[in-house]
Amino acid sequence: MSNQNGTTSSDLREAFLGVYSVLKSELLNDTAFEWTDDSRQWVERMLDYNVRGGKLNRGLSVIDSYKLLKEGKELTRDEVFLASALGWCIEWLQAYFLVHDDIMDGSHTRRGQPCWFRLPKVGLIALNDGIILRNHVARILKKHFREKPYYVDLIDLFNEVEFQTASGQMIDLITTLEGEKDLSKYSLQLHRRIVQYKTAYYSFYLPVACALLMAGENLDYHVDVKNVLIDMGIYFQLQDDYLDCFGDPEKIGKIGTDIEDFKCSWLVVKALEHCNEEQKKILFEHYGKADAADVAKVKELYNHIDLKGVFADYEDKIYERLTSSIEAHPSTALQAVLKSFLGKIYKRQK
Ligand code: GPP
Ligand code: MG
Ligand code: MG
Ligand code: MG
Repeated sequence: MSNQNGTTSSDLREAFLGVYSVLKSELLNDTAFEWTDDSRQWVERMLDYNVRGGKLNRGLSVIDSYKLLKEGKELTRDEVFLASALGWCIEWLQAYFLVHDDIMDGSHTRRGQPCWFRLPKVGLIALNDGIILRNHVARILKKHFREKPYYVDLIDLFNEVEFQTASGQMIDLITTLEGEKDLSKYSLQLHRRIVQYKTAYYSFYLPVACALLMAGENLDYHVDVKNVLIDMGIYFQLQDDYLDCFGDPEKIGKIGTDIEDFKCSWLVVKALEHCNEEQKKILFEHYGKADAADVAKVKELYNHIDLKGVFADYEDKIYERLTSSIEAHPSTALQAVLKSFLGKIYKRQK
């Protein structure tokens, strides 16, 4: 796994992937439950379908960040395993969010395959599978971290972040009720609040916070790192909103539903800003309808007012702003962590 020049990131990826099988096998033999062949097979299939197959960015970030925090010092096998296990906890948490989110958003595909609840034999059993996935996080933490001095902080971190995400998901959903009454209520400020909570904490802050805890740090002393990560998470969800409409479904692995779902997406907020009165009427008439013809009208309007161009300019500005806040950070190790995150998402197509 390691050599004299240090562990390369492809070695770490390999090690990370290997840890999945170990965790899965432990979960399938969890002695707190009396397994049958059927139940074991169900969970195994559910895990392989929902936990693997994503980009694994969040999970890999824990081990990448931990290595950068150690400033290039060779990681022990134990450290690689533990950082990977924490990374997988985030992937498990995300699988739970996505299984539930796809039901709530009425989505059809995810990661290039039908959403789990769309499978004929699954349906609403997917709700319980989501609960199982969330419980697996606690079981992995208990098995591998119970004796660590930072165990309580880890549990607390996962709980806090889950609460923030569920609260963000709540406002993502209830805002559409307001939008249906009056679309002009959608604003950048409202959008920012939604995406900060539903995406930024679990996708960006959580991986680095896990690495910091493992490195023995106190999270209270890293509020500035947290703030940069939250800003990056907001940028990431803004890209998600953009790709929902303009992304290639082959690359992003999902078909967008934001227009149909009346979502307070960055695109509709920007459209409201750039439309003349005539165009606003079109938007008000066709936004939030399930019919493909209505969706096409909205997309046509987005193209008319050149939202792609608006997005490209915005993306460049955000990139510059984030780069300067990263460079203002006193620790070079943390600068490297943040830069590596930004590099992974800048101008992403998937
Ligand atoms: C992403 O929103 C937000 C989540 C996945 C958080 C869900 C939280 C729960 C508590 C269930 P999105 O709907 O834009 O994501 P996607 O475009 O991937 O469906
Ligand atoms: Mg959603
Ligand atoms: Mg969704
Ligand atoms: Mg989306």
